Amino acid sequence: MSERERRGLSQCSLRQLGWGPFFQAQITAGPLAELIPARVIAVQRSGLALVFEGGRVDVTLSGRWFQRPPEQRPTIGDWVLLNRQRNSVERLLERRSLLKRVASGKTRDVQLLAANVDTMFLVSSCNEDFNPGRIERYLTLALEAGVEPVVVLTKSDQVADPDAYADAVRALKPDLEVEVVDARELATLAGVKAWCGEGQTVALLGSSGVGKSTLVNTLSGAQIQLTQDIREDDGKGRHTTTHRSLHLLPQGGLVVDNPGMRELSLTEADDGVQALFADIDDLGNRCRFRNCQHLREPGCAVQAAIAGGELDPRRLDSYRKLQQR
Ligand SMILES: Nc1nc2c(ncn2[C@@H]2O[C@H](COP(=O)(O)OP(=O)(O)OP(=O)(O)O)[C@@H](O)[C@H]2O)c(=O)[nH]1
Ligand SMILES: [Mg+2]
Ligand SMILES: [Zn+2]
Repeated sequence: MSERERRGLSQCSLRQLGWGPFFQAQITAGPLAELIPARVIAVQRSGLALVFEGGRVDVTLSGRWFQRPPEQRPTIGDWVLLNRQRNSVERLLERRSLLKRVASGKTRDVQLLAANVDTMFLVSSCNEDFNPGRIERYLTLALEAGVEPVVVLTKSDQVADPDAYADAVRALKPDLEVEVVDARELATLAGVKAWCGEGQTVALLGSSGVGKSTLVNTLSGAQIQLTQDIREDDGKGRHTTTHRSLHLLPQGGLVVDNPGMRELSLTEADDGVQALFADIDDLGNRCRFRNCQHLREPGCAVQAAIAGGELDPRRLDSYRKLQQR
């Protein structure tokens, strides 16, 4: 993080840092009143970088935090109560939202991606990376977390018909917000900026090389994040960003840049699946048989909707895949 950014963040009011009534209500009178609210802007091995009204500090987490399950330890975007005298984190405030996933690898641990996020930018480029199935999994993750998803399609300058990609995304879910951009060009980011108002927190998620850090830089008007070209042979990114960080934009929003994800597995995402496929569930209620598999059963309302062109058969496929996880 640059000196300029550091200074910017430590001059913010609580409101500008994303504070609000939901958190205020958790601070009761009594001993807690001496502690000050601070927001986590970076997580290091055993410590945190925090900002609070009028300052910035790095603190070490005491051992007791590591006896807790990962979900109960502070992650990026969290609000904590800081004891300024001892520079210790005394409490983790309840989260308004939490983006998480099952980590890749054998252990399948839950990995926290960002807390207290208003909007998730699901960044995908209009090239080899574009994959509606993957976008659908990210949408489920956002719905499960209670975070509004916005699909940001980058590298629109590299394809002849970027709107075709936007249409393919809207086919997944008709009311989905989609922004088509050249992440290097501020002029194309007016729609994106609308989600980054004062006190709003946006998390950028997506594969490596799609332009997440480029977006942060263009929105910031400065090269605060390192970016790197993608590999020529397979179009894949180089995993340039290696740790999460929270940045303050000149217009007031806060963005969390994340490392590119290799794969996306979901955690306890069934609620998200339900919400994403509510229309299919509704149709299913109208099938003749209670336990209709929507294959070739007589009186199947789902197949009828497909035959009538009201339901994209691809959505039924995705629904099945997600149910069989
Ligand atoms: N033409 C074009 N190039 C872009 C666009 N967005 C990003 N790039 C380029 O794509 C490459 C990768 O961009 P990054 O911002 O590093 O990608 P990232 O998503 O942060 O990747 P990781 O940090 O590895 O997850 C860089 O060379 C960018 O200049 C775009 O909209 N158009
Ligand atoms: Mg990056
Ligand atoms: Zn059916």
